[in-house]
Amino acid sequence: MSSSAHFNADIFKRRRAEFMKRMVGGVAVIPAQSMRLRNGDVYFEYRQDSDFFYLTGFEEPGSLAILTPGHAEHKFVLFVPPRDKTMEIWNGRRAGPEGAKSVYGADAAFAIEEIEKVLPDYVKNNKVLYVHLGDDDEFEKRVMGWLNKVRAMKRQGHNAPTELHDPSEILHEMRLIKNDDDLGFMRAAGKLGSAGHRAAMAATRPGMFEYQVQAEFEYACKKGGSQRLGYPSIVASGDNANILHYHENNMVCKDGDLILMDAGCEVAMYTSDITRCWPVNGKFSAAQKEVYEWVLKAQLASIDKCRPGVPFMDVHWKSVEVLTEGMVAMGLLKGDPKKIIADQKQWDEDVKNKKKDPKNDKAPKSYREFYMHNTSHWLGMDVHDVGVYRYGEKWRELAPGCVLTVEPGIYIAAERDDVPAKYKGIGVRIEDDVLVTKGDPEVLTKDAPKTVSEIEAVMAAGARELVGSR
Ligand SMILES: [Mn+2]
Repeated sequence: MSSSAHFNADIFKRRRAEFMKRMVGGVAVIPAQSMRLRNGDVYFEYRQDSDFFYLTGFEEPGSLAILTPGHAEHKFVLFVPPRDKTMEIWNGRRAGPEGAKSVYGADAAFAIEEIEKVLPDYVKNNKVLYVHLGDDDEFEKRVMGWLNKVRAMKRQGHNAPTELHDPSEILHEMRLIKNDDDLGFMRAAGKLGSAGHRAAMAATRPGMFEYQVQAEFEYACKKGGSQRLGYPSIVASGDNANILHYHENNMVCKDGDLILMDAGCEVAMYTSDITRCWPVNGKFSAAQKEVYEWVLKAQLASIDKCRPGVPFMDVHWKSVEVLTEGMVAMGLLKGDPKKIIADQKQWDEDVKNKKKDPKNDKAPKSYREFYMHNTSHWLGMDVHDVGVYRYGEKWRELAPGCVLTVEPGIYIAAERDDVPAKYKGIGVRIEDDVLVTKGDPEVLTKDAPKTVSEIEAVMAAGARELVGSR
């Protein structure tokens, strides 16, 4: 019944069991994603909500799940679109309440239309209601309606919940620490995304549009078995690489420029997140290679930091250290790298404590001129995945099962007048997906060519193939 080739009912059953084990009792209400209008009567491509999918594996829009560990028989209840011959002919197959039980393992299932009548019975006499609020006004109104319905049962001897908990606290902690089920999908997404990058490199020629390079990536991913991308691909040639969220992808790739491609694909709702840079003409110039090698050195050093017990932000500071050294070596910055970093940290501290005002006081010139983002984020079902980064002042320590990106870069905009001319317009970022293990870090995206010689070899082989096919 499921459209996903990766559907395995046991995985979701295990997740629900763990989630309910971590609840304090009570009842959790987890809504599915709804359809969103794109234009006219056409909807955006549908993707299920990550939390909902994580617990149910159910992909139909407008559904809702209830988890209630204290219930004698119905610990997992699904509300789903009902079977409807006409609707199914027009809009696609539905599992219906029967399928929700037989395929998806619900202990009870109802047509979504019955929710107002049925849901209050599951909520009543539970002290705690788990529900995530704050994202969707419409949904919040419905939750308040259900609560009021339960409150109205008071004189029949039923009590309404008095405590609201956010299920994210449990759910996002579970999603952050990947188990073998999750990692199987993440490794597959890493492999496919890497193959996509390799295919795009091999196909790149001067004169192609950026979106044509993008097409090579996306074709390879889908052909290999990925249903969709993890996020809109960034394909930025030349100076476009210095626009961090460049998304137009509509310029011509010029001989002598670099291409930066930040693109990843999904497997079973888990995504990869990969950035590679390569020369349009297949050969790095001396200046491009210089910048590239510094970014690569920083990235490898940061990947090596991805070990249990290391505070999340130390991965970033390792990159900053190597990149700043590189910026001084290339003449982008002047002075002692350690002092440059210390001065920047002092400035940040002073701004935070209102001792300095960024509007009036002059910030020190530092690595941040050329490296303005952080090095890592969690990765999983969401490209910027869920999970706590810090507790107050203390950064979370990495632990086995954490997956994070490592993506340092150096960006030298063409318009700058304070850098050696040969570097102008060069923007480089290198990004891999790294699993923290008890031993060495595991790079899930290691198949994407990364060294200068590997990249040049892939491009040369691609060029030969193209000539051969003519
Ligand atoms: Mn990223």
